[in-house]
Amino acid sequence: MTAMSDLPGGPALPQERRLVTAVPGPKSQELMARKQAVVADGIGTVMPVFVRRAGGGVLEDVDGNSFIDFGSGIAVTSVGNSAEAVVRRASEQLRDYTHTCVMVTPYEPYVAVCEELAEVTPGDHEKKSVLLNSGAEAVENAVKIARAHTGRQAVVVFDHGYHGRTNLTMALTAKNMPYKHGFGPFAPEVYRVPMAYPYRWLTGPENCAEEAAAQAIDQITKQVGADNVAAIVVEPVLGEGGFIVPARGFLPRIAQFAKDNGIVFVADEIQSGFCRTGQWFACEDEGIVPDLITTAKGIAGGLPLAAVTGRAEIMDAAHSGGLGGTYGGNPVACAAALGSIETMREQDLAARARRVEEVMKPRLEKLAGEFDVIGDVRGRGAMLAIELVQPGTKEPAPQATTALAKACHQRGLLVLTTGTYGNVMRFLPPLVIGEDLLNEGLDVLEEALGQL
Ligand code: PLZ
Repeated sequence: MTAMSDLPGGPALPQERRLVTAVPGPKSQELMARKQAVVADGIGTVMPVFVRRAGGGVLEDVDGNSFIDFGSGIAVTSVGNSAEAVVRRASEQLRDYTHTCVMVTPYEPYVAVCEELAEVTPGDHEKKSVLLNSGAEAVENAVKIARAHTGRQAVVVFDHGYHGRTNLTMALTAKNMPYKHGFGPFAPEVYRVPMAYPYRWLTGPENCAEEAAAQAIDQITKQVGADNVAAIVVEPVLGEGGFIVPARGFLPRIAQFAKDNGIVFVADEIQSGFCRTGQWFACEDEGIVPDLITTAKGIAGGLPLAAVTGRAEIMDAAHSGGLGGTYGGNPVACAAALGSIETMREQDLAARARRVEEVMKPRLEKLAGEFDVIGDVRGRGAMLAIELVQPGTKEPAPQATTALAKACHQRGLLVLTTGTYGNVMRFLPPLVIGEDLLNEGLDVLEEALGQL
């Protein structure tokens, strides 16, 4: 892997870890006091430093500290922050026009993004797309479209699933705290079934795919009735649930069940998509062609854009005027997406994600051998994680996870935690990160584990 400075259009930002103050430094602390006075407490903070610049594999704060970025703004800046093609195309667009509303007078960048989506998503059937502002909005629209197409109402989701914070997507999301607590009542006709979580499957990982699929299908047929189900919505690699890679064979069985019963199979690739797992989309790994796919995050290099893409005959089920929104598919966000997709293609970022796995996974596995607080190492491509447990058991260790994250932050490594039990540390570096920074980040993790 080339260092960031070798990349065409790489940012001028020094690609280094550098600590010049304590973390957080005085300027960040000052800003934090301002934030606390005027920003609602509901908006939490993972690492209490304020950013000044970011690019490649680093984030620089207002005090001059430079952090290795293992978070990418939650899997968004896969092409790096302010990537050259994203900035160039979005800037040109800003000069031409900022907004017309696609429902008032359409514009070419919207169509071009939908053409790209038809090209890069799995399957060679005829596809159409609708563009939205956020991942949650994409999932909501996928459900609307599936209901319009099937004339059915029920939606099936999985244990540990995450699909957003709006009312319908809160209902689709599994975890209560912090996403749902006190925010009900939730949308009806949502049914949750087991997920094939290999590390925590009671009879062991070998039986996990088959048993979980059998239980899920049994619950759908006996408790909901397959004929009532409009959509099955699943993340091919689960994000907020803990970077769970469903046991091999589980997803194909669920997809086949959906097909056999006229149910729209929706792959939520908002976190796992756009090269993150080493392929354009994670569901390609088991050859799954979803009926609909929801995307966001990595699609536009940091500008807010999301999409539902799928079989033309399903997408067209919603009547004219039935889908939309003022800003969905904003031209600047579309231009950024075209720049982001161009970068992924030109720099073969899927291959870069595979290389991230090659570098990181063996080292994480070695750490798991040395530190018995690490119960599991998993993930694909540049979507990797460790699950922390009480040594010698599978009892989740959320406090140790929080402490480890904090120790990394204080040493200049930005990491995020995740998981139903809050005990998973996830690694989501920008796909353009230099290999030296990847290794240095792992050195920091190792040191922090030693201090734990
Ligand atoms: N579906 C699979 O990962 C967003 C959430 C962070 P929005 N995940 C990050 C947080 O705490 O809010 C996500 C996802 C999957 C849907 C979404 C929702 O996407 O763009 O945040 O609405």
